[in-house]
Amino acid sequence: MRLCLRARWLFILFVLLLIVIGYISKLYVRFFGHPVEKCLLPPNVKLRPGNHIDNSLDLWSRTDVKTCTFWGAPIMWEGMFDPHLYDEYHKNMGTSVALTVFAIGRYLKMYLKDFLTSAEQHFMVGLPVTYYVFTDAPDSVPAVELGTGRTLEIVQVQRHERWQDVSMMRMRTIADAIDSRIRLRHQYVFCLDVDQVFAARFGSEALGESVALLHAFFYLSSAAEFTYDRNPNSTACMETGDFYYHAAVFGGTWQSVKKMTESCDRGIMTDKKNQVEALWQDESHLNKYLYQHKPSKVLSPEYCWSTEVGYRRDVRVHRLLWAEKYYDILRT
Ligand code: 4GW
Ligand code: MN
Repeated sequence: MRLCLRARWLFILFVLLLIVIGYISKLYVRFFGHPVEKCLLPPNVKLRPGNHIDNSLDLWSRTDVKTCTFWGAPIMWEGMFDPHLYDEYHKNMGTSVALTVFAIGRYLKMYLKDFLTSAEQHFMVGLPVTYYVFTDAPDSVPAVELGTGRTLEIVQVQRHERWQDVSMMRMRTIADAIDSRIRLRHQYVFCLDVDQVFAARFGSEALGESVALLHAFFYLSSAAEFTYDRNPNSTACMETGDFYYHAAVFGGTWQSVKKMTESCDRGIMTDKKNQVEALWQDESHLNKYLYQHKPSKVLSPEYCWSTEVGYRRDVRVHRLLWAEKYYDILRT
């Protein structure tokens, strides 16, 4: 009887101890950041300052997925962040966001309207946003009703013959637009493909110094399976890397997006001179850049999901979805 009583007390004490340890570790993360950041941070990577909004992230709220890279960048998953906290923070900071999107040739009629209409419902709602629509047919840009503080600018661009060039020339064009207009009005820039539709919150939690997206097809794959460019004659060639990033979404402060796009453009131009083209064009160059210049924030595939992959328990929210491809019509 006595032994049984003692065992019960011991058990209660043990549970209490677990609760206290859990609480202390939560407090530790809140004030000092995730311990992973401390021990594995390469010396050239800066720690986030103590009052940074990303210190509010609860990296341990998701145990089923990877929530932090080895260099200390958070990987954003539903449940890790408080959306209201982020929105309030960015409203107080006077944050303004530029969204660049290209709609050239048949892509304009096929995708732009749904892209913009859904962005009004889900992209950075509550913050000032300007859509920069790059197109060869300014008169065909559909009229979309925009919320307060939200505007749209059309930038006319030339239409390239080859679709690979349509895709690759985006890097130079974005860098130029940052120089000529974006940097004067916005702190952050997001660069997106047009063939996608927003389906749930894509909010201010996604903002960061430099932001990259995990490709939905490869987020569980190992480095050997990533489709990096492997041709040593291309400047995009890489033998290994951290992740396979999807070029359909990238962003950051205008300063870092300018560096990113300029560097990719330089690689693309050098390749052209040498008459080579990277396996996945601009995406291969982006992956090379992001391997050499680690992003400060990584977006989980929630931020660009493909229903072709199916439905997965870890991807609880589909914030942006790939639209139907219609390759037979579009790629002719
Ligand atoms: C093949 O015929 C083409 S056309 C491949 C891309 C094309 C294309 C792409 C285009 O004719 N017009 C256009 O505006 N784009 C832009 O480049 C558009 O913003 C599109 O989302 C982006 C990347 O092309 P994509 O979405 O077809 O590439 P993936 O297959 O990687 O999503
Ligand atoms: Mn696309």
